[in-house]
Amino acid sequence: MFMLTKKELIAELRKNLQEDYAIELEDATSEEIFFSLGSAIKGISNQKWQKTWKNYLKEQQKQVYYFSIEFLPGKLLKSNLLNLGLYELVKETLADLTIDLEEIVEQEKDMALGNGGLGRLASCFMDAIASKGLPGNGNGIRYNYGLFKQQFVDGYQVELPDDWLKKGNVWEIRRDSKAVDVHYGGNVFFEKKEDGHLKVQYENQRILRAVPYDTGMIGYQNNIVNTMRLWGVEIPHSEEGKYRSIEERRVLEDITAVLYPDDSNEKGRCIRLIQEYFFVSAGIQSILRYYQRLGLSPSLLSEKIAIHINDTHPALCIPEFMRILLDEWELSWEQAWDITSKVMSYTNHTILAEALEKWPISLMKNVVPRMFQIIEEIDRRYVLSMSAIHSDELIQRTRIVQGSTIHMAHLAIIGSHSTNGVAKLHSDLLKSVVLHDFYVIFPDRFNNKTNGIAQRRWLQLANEPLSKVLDDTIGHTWRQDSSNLKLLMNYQKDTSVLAKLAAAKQTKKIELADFIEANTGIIVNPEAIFDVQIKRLHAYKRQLLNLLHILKQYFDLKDHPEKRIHPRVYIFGAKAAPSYHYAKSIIKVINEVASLINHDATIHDQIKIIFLPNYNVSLAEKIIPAADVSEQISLASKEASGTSNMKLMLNGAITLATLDGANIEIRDAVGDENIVIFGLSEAQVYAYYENKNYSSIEIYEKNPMIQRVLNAFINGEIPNIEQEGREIFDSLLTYNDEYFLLRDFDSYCAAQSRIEQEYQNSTDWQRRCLINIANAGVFSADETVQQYADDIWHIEPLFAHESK
Ligand code: 26Q
Repeated sequence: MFMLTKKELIAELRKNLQEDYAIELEDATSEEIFFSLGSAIKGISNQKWQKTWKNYLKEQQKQVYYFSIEFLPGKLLKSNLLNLGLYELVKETLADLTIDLEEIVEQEKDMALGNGGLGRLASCFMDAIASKGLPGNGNGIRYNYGLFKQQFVDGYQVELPDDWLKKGNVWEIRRDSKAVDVHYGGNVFFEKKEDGHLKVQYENQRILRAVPYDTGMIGYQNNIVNTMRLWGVEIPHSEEGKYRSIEERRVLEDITAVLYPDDSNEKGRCIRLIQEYFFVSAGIQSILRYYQRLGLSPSLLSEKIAIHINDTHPALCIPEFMRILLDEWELSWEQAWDITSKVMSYTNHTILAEALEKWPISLMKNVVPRMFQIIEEIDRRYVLSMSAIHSDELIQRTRIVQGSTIHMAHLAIIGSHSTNGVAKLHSDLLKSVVLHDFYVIFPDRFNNKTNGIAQRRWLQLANEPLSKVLDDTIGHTWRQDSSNLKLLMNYQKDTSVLAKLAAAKQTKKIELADFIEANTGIIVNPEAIFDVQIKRLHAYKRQLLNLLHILKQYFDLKDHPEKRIHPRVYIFGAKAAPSYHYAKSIIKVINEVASLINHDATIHDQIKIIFLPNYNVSLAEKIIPAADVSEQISLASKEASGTSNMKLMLNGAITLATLDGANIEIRDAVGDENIVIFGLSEAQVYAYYENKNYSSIEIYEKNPMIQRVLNAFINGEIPNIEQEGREIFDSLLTYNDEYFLLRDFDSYCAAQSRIEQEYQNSTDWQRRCLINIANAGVFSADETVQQYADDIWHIEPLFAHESK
């Protein structure tokens, strides 16, 4: 363990403040202290980083490269301190100086280079890979602007730019010496060389410079620091004169300007493809450059390098890797292809057909013509090689190029050795429905890797009161080995432990209540049930179902003024993609229902609705520890896995869920009595599709409560939603309720009543919470990445072979 004394820390802090700001510690602002502390910490981790790197090189360790167009680390100060073993020391040292670490922590901007689950998963994996001592690196894009900041104006979502780099980023290192060129457009032709080989030539290409910014990914108290490499774009000096217009130059400079929200419209698509090729090409070039330093034969590539494709966004890894092996290393197609498919592996994150990535041939040809040629050749050889084995229909349905469209998932499956889903149900549905044709052809490539979360960030750091109860009850080992959370099962009947758990929850609820009051002006009762739904706003996630039940509960109270329920605070956090009109209407309607209900004195504050703006990693860290109920209510079969479900479970919330994604595995882990399940099963949903017999109107006509609730959207009972109310009403009735909200409504309301009832018996409720915490260990990202390492990447920790 690195030893640092308080005195040395203060000296370092003073030195940095003097050098960077010409200021005394006593006069420094929290922000100045944050940056100075950050660079002191970076200095310490850099030594370990350098050592780790040297060792990997010396040992010629097999490395995995995790390619993801999104990373969502949030703030890094606390987790870096924790992982370096410096958390307590820094906290105490600052406290001696009457500085509150929490206030310093707040100065850091969230690194929000992702939309939601997929990006956060990538960051949980980075933490876990380093903490397991595994040689693994991230590869992505350094967006100048992260996901937009969300504000509400008159209940509407308004998007503001997230200028996270304005004051600089303490954690990154720019490495000019590792910059590479990325080529776009132009014409490709072949020239015969003297030896008869064809050599690829290009004319009129545009060249961009990719500059890497590296951030150390610090392992949990194990001296390992891996690398997350994010690429920024620059125009090389040699190219300055070549741009025909300012416009053209602007487009290219903007390639790494902003992260695309998750349903970008047609207009932006060209830049999205340029982005994808940009970080793929830069990453692959830098990997192969590193490999050349090892001086090994190309045939050993797959023994030294694994490349993981996080969803299809980086699927161009496959043709780009082929390009270098073919055009630059001059391998034969057969050899290059054999190596490439052994190196690559792919994770699918969605079963929504509309979300599967496709590109028009014309665009691919224009933007990256050599990629198109290679994809076409992969496709041609695929069709040829399968024609002796499979039916023509099957081959045509699975080929990469179909009509004028390139199917990126097909490329990813055909060009890799492993395709995995992110929860058992999801992986089964990939095999049986979404990718069934591929499962017939490549049964051995399909596997499941249920998602996991960084339990140290989501429990130890986000929830100190609960961590302390755990430490006092079962010791510290759960921090390293989350399966030890199971030890808590021995205390199910220990009322003093249950009381301590309840007290920890109460502390976090009071903190959140204070935060809510400070940020929205609304006072909430910390004795109320805190009922939480936090995730991107999407129709399939059914935030609207939650709202329908709230309205029912509200009307019940209005109809029966004497009725008393356990007070409930419904907490929402959700961003809608800027161009997702329907999702934005739902936000507006939730906000209007909130102001109606929150200000209605006749219901005696029994219901409050709090929609916290700008949901992000830092806000999640405040909400999750305070949750009593975790809403995971997507239509069965639609949510690939979900990960907020795991974070909430780990913090002792009771899950209220459909049998979808990882909810099923949560139920298996805790047992039916410790989770509240409702709604259609995936099989029932598919039966409706099969029989085409879902009718929302029929349900509406037979169900007076549904009528009452839906009519409120169009009869003026909810003010200020004339348009949005009509739109939602029509989506549910005229357009037959795509996600079966009305079918699940009664069952959801019954489940909510169970929650209400069960909460009354607080000892029993606490026991259920305990069982949830105790069994959350299986969802640790440490576990998940170990499975990736063993089954897919075939990598080992540093020096593993020596200890064998
Ligand atoms: C596509 C085209 C153009 C621009 C953006 C995109 C885009 C961006 C992000 C498409 C999808 C995403 C993100 C998807 C995502 O977050 N999926 C979630 O992944 C989680 C981790 O596996 C799962 O837990 C969730 O169930 C899944 O919804």
